[in-house]
This record gives sequence, structure tokens and C-alpha cells, in this order.
Amino acid sequence: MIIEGQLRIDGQRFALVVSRFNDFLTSKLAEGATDCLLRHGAKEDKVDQIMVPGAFELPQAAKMVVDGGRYDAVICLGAIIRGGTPHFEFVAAEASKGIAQIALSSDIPVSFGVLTTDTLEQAIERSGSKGGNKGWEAAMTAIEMLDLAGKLKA
Ligand code: INI
Repeated sequence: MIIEGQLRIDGQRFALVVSRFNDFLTSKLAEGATDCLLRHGAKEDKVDQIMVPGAFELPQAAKMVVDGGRYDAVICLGAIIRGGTPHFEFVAAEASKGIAQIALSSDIPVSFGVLTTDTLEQAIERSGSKGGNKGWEAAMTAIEMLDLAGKLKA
């Protein structure tokens, strides 16, 4: 028997945790994620956007969302672009490790829609142009994992 999540939403509440750093990209990721949720049946009043300063803050805010107990899934969105210093490595490592840690310790799905790219062009490609929209993909993942969690509990 294969058990897998379906792409359906049945009244659940979603939290998008969105980094304001590189806002012109993260707003596109948030648009993509919201579009995905609404087109799979989410109600607009059950999708909230929680803003944080940068990707480094995503794990802590995701933890606040999980601990608050008001949402059924969390979608973390950010854009980290390599610069001329090692700063990128630290922010990217902490954001990804932190989000993974929250995901593992949480009972609800926490998905990773954070761009980590070498160039601005690569980031633009992945936030709604030729490389798709990573926000849309992260929302899709949250929907599937939420449905899978329901099946494994039932
Ligand atoms: N935050 C990002 O979301 N993306 C970046 O590319 C980035 N860079 O390169 O500096 C970035 N830095 C800010 C960081 O996330 C924190 O907000 C800041 O360090 C305060 O804790």
C-alpha cells in the first residue's frame, strides 16, 4: 500500500512567515504561495502573512507560530543572496538548520521556501519567472504534508 498526501485543503489555517529582506523577491514568493493555497481551496481569511526582518529570524517566528497553536501549517519564505562576504553562509545555514529543527520538533508541517542563490538573477528566476516560484512549491509541500499527517493519524 502506498500512503501519500493529496493536494486538498479542508478548512485548515496557514501561516506564511515572510522575510522582509529582499522584499521585491519575497513578496513574489508570498504571492505564489498564497495563489497556490487559494487555488487548492484555502479560504482567504485562513491564510495569514507574518512578516520578519530577515531570513535569520524565520526559525524563531516559525516557532512562535507553532507554539501559538492557531495554525495547521507554516510556510517559511525568504531570499538569501550571496554577497562579497561570508555573511551569506551564516544566514543561510542558520535559517535552514533552524527551520529544519522547528519542522522536526513540531506536530504540524513546516515548509522551506527560502531561496539561497549565488546571484540576484538566479533569485529572480526562482521567484516567479523561468525557474518557477519557490513560494508556490513550498505551499504545495505544506498542503501535501498536512494531508499526509491526517492520514497517518487516522
Ligand atoms: N537576510 C536575508 O533574508 N537575506 C539576505 O540575503 C541577507 N544578507 O545577505 O545579509 C539577510 N541578512 C539579514 C539577516 O537575515 C538578519 O535579519 C539580520 O542579521 C538581523 O538578525
